[in-house]
Amino acid sequence: MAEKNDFFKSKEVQDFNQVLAKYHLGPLWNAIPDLMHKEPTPEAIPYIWKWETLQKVLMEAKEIFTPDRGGERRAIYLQNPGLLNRQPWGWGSTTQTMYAAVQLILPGETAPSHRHTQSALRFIMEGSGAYSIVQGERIFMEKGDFLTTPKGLWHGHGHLGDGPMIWMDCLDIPSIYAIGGTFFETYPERIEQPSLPDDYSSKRYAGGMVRPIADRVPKVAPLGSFKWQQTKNALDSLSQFEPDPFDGYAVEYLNPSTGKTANPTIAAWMQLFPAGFRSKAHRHTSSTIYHVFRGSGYSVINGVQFHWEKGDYFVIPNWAWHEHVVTSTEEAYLFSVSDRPIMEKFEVQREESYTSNQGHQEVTKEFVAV
Ligand code: GTQ
Ligand code: FE2
Repeated sequence: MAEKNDFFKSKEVQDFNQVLAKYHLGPLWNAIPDLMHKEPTPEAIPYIWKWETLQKVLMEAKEIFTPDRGGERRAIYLQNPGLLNRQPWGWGSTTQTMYAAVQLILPGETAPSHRHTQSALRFIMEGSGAYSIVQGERIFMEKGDFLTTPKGLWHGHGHLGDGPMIWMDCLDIPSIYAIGGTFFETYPERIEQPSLPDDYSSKRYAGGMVRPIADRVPKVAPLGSFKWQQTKNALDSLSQFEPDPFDGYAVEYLNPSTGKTANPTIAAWMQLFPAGFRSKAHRHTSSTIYHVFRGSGYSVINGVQFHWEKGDYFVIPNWAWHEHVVTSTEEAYLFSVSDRPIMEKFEVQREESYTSNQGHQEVTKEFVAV
């Protein structure tokens, strides 16, 4: 190896690299070790954002930014410290493929309607009375609901209730940026007016896994919101059986007309870990962003312990070993998003379980959040 490095650093090679660069050419023999490693070496790092901090900055943003003044959403995104040197303008993102944010809307405010080639989803953290209007359907949001807004659909937000309303956004912004596929349009009016009954799609699917026959034809988002009570029922009933050793009790949000993930590029799950649950460690190619909906505990990611509680967000980068432990006396519900559909489309999804030490990592240190 030393010999090889010496060769790459030799004057002869360095000079020749300069010659090539002049012609906008590059030597593969120099680049290949960085481009093709043995296994994924993600730029995103394991990280946690505490709810305490997120709540504080959202409350500060309330004073500084309004959708009326800025013409945009009051959203603050989770910037992974490992991804700060990216284009454009050193824009970070949460993982290499996904952007996640917390968004706050106040009573009486509207966030203008627009559409884009990025797919979006929302998970509702706090409040009630706000809606997202998607292709003419007002979807009222309640705590624990999951909303899907795949690419190309008009959407805006409004708030008819009292008190602040906060949710998580996740979009495939970095993926669409990377492939040069960005299109964005504003709606001709500030906000789209309803053309369908309120909560039309969730009312059509009140029974869960039975499908209105019109949806035998694949549709982009036949079900726009998945109500918390239905998701919770599914998990609570699943929990009478044996949990998956790695993922506990987990369900995935689907497009009922295709059976595929609700968003084409982002998978979304809700997981239930019973009190005292301790998963075994594994790793996979896909990266994950977790949001702690209820409960507390910790995850060990590549040997580092990350303590989490209600409202926190944390990142498990590609190919990072991870396992979860619940320390609360109540069960934990964790919402998560992952880029698994992208990995599967490119046929690079792989998974490996941790075999030594009875499937548990050695904890080397505890992560301290800023
Ligand atoms: O609410 O439509 O956090 O378009 C980022 C981009 C939210 C949204 C974000 C968006 C939205
Ligand atoms: Fe949007």
